[in-house]
Amino acid sequence: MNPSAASLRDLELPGIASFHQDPGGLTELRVSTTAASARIFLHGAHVAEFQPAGQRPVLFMSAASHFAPNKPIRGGVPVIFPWFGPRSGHPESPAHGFARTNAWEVESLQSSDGTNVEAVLKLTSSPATKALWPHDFILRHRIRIGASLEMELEVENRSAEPFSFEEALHTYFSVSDVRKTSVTGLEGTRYVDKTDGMKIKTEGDAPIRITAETDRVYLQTQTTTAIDDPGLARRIEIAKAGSDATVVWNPWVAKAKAMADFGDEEWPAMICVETANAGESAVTLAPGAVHRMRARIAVTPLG
Ligand code: TA6
Repeated sequence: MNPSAASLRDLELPGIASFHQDPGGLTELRVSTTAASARIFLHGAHVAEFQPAGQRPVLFMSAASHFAPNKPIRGGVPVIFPWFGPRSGHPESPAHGFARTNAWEVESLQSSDGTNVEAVLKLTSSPATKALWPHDFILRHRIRIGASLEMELEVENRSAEPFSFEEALHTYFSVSDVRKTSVTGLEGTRYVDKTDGMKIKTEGDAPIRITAETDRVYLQTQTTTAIDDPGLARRIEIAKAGSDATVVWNPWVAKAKAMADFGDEEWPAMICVETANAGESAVTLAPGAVHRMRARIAVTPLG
């Protein structure tokens, strides 16, 4: 279960960061400074909202999302670990792993200047996780809220043997109309097209435009990507480190209808551009070793 808001009062930063108990039983951290506001659920170490001062919300959240201890949240930044998508050979395992539906604890909450806030949330392997995935680990999600949103997912192997994992910061971005946006930074990059029999294709030299269901895992790419949104006159830039894959996803009409926790008419309002290590870029970690994957999300005016 989530640590209760009441049990975390001593960690709060008066006037800047406080814990709240949601009706559904989840505990959330609310941050509000002159730079930005944000909401972070301990459930899944899930950044649900991020809004820099003077900007519209940067992250999409479905109006139909669950907010319950045993369900993923549909929007914001789901933390994906230790497998991406369906788990090959284990149809009974939860899609996208178990990190996003576990209760994380708060390791620290601090601000050095009253404007930038860092929360470190931690998930330690347990009998429940080891029943699904037989390895000892510690995950830390370092979340820095300021004019930009910085997230760092750290994996530490606490086992006596190496293990391999996939991971993603599965970020849902809010856009005015996905049909009028474009994504740059992946020109000429190979990708797995999950809407076309997992065929390997190569992106053209023009920005990506979304004209149908889109579900692509771009391979061996460390580039910074950007979402250009003329409707909101803004560019959302996603810089990354420690990540060799970028996923671009929009469910479009049919898949939107098929998701119970996603509104049938919500697909034009979002696009996922995900910072990941998946498929051929899965990470193998030696005993005692640590891997860090980082994403930095910043908004600038377009044009
Ligand atoms: O990242 C894209 C994707 O893998 C899609 O295939 C779609 O399944 C999406 O994730 C959402 O997955 P979820 O398990 O959250 O419904």
